[in-house]
Amino acid sequence: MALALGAAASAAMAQSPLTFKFGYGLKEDSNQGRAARVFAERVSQLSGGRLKMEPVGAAKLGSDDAMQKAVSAGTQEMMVGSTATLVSVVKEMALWDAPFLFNGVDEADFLLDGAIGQQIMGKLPDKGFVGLVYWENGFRNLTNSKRPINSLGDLSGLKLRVMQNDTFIKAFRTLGADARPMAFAELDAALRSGAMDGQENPFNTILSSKFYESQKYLSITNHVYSPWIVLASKKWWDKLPKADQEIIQQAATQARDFERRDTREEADRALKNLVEKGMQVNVPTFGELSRMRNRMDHIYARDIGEKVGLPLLLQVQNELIGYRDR
Ligand code: TK8
Repeated sequence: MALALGAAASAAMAQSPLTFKFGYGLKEDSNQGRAARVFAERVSQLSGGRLKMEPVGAAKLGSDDAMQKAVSAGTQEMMVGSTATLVSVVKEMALWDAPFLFNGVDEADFLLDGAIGQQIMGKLPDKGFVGLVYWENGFRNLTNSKRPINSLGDLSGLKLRVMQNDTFIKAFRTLGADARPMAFAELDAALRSGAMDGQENPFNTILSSKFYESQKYLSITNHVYSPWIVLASKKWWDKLPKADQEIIQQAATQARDFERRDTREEADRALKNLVEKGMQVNVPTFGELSRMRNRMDHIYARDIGEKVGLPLLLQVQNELIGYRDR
């Protein structure tokens, strides 16, 4: 009897309207903003208008780290943000900080959507989160207002904003930069005032955040692939009827597929747009990139190995080798 009542009650709940927020950090006019709108549309369609997801962009709900705290505490329902800022809470997320891990976006999809991506997401519930899907932020490149970065020495002393993430701080300090952690929400002002000389982000973000207005030089390094991760508050999620969880999960997956397509199309065009906006673009030589890569090798083994565990790191290498050989 109790069981039957429970089922009836949850069926009734699944019928009632529900409004919730989905926070993100970039401008509304960005790949993140476009995908957030698609996500909200899909949630509405799949629920016949009963579930209303309200996307709130431009860090109006706070920077990634502030939103993370609110989501895990249960005062904010959902967000999308960088995995890099999550590492302080879920150390296994450090896997995605490994410099030069992927040779292309297909390899990223393969690992993120496969067993390893799921395994790492599986660490989230203990910390108050439910991970739904990974979106693409993309391969990161360097911009700055001082000089083209052609060789290792060019990074020396550069006040470089990095994400609030140990590996990024260590990696860029190892390369000689004066790397300083800062929330993305504060970055534009810091670049404009000269408090920071440079930053690193994918072409899409350099364009949508108008960093070309303060940054003359763009150096193509593709030094790391950054995922974004769509998170729900576990406290909130656990109270949702199963049917509603399924709708949101399905909409998140559809929005992910849209987001990756859209981001890749934009990235293909963005470099040309950035040149038109007046950025001076250079590519360090293969030799110089290799030197940077070699300098970062010990970070890979020590820092990331320590956080994610060597067995997982080896498994990742194995899966990538298998994928490349297929
Ligand atoms: C946006 C950030 C951004 C990230 C960063 O909130 O902080 O540089 O690349 O996309 O998550």
